[in-house]
Amino acid sequence: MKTRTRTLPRRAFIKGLVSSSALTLAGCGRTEPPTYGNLLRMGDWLTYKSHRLLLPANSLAREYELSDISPAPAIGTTNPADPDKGGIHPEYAPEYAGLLKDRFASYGLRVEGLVARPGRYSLAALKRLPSRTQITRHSCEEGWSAIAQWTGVPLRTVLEAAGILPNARYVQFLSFDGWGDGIDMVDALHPQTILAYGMNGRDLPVPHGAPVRLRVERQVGYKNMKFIRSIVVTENFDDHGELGSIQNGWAWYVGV
Ligand SMILES: Nc1nc2c(c(=O)[nH]1)N[C@H]1C(S)=C(S)[C@@H](COP(=O)(O)O)O[C@H]1N2
Ligand SMILES: [Mo]
Repeated sequence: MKTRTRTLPRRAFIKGLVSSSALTLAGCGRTEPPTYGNLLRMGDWLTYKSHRLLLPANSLAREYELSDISPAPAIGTTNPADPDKGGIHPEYAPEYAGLLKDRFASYGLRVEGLVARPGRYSLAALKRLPSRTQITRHSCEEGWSAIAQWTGVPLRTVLEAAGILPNARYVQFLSFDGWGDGIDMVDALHPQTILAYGMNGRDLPVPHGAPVRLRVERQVGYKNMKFIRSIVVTENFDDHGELGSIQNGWAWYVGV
């Protein structure tokens, strides 16, 4: 999470003015707008709301052929145990170093919050659940894109195994490099939203987020959280404060 494109405040403000009238016209839905209580971010709300209003919840991102797979750079943190490669968290960095040593045998994905059966899923347990493989394009906000094949378990399958409680509205992800982010239930339950443990037919390589990363195919690159340590289902929107991308000037919702 180093060089980040910032939203121009002035543009956001103008968009904000436009969207506040759109808000009055459209009326408020059940989902809170991700404005983070900040008028400057109303432009984000407009993008989010129009996608949610105009696009069918389960419309699929384009999928490609094996022959379309391209080289993919590893961006941002590439090893949460290594301070030179983004590993800065005082507690998680040594924890991740331990996982590297036993090749993720002791990994347990924590699933917590508004679920009937909170718990930890080993990599083997995740691999026993039904999997999905998809070849998709990753579009980074920094202007590059790459096509790769991803294999993993649909997030929906894991959430349903844990038992989604009726008031659940958001799913938060916390990573070994100390980053936090979230998505709404529409994206969380989308068929192409997977917890990927495989890339291009092999185990997910460390620089690309081993052992488990998110693929949320209808959003921009940085929403695809690598090195997931835990998942927390919540009722309320959480901007993750300094751990979140909003602090870097990034929008919470960026559909592609
Ligand atoms: N935990 C974590 N997830 C992350 C990042 C990061 O630095 N840390 N970088 C994000 C960004 S900006 C992009 S473009 C993609 C890059 O994924 P890749 O390294 O597999 O290409 O991961 C995203 N997920
Ligand atoms: Mo990115």
